[in-house]
Amino acid sequence: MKIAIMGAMPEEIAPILEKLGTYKTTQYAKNNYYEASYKGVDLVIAYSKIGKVFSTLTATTMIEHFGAEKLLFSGVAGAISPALKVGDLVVATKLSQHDLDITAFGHPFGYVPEGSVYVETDKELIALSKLVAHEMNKNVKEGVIATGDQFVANEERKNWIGATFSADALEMEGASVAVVCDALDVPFFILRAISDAADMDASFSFDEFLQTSAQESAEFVMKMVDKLAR
Ligand code: 3QA
Repeated sequence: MKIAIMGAMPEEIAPILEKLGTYKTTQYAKNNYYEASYKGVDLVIAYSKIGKVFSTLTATTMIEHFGAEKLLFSGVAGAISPALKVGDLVVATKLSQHDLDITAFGHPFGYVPEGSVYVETDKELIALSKLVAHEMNKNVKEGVIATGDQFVANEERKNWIGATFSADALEMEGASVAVVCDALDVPFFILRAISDAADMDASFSFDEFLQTSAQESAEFVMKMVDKLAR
């Protein structure tokens, strides 16, 4: 089995590469892809660079070029739900693009013809994550994640996204990865650890907690890989 593990930023996959130690680096489409064999499964790992376009390219490449059969995303996110604090883990049940807007034609936010407002993640991978959460004695929240090409550092925008999409957390890549995996029929899982509250202090909080939160997420995702390897 071949599993893709992706992040958006170098910091989001660094803990995973560190754990592997050795891997093969291949350049493709102006990005680096890292391949390794881990506990009997083949892994392809990459960070896409930030945003929906780069993450679409990377997810597609991992599936179509490298042959990934499952995709796990690991990274950080801004919290919308006040219940989510820095370092908390969120598993996406479904994702939406908060900046997709053809409402001028009477359509809801996040919708375009032949698409859907939400893309749901794989039920089996969510079930597996519950097992891992239990074993690690970690409190993992399931929730809706909203994605858009904006670093949100504004209470008003954050609350609008929360209200419009019933979203618990926001980031910049999950929903585009979801669209790719759904279209190509590849089970996928999106995990994020909170780095900030998408408010006026977001950039400072992000800079302070990117590494530790990315590490939290990466550790959890590798435990998922351990389970999938069996
Ligand atoms: C932000 C990263 C992008 O890949 C999305 C982090 C955490 N908090 C967020 C927020 N709004 C939107 N997304 C997020 N990731 C990239 S900008 C900083 C880049 O550093 C999730 C995320 N509030 C550049 C150094 O100059």
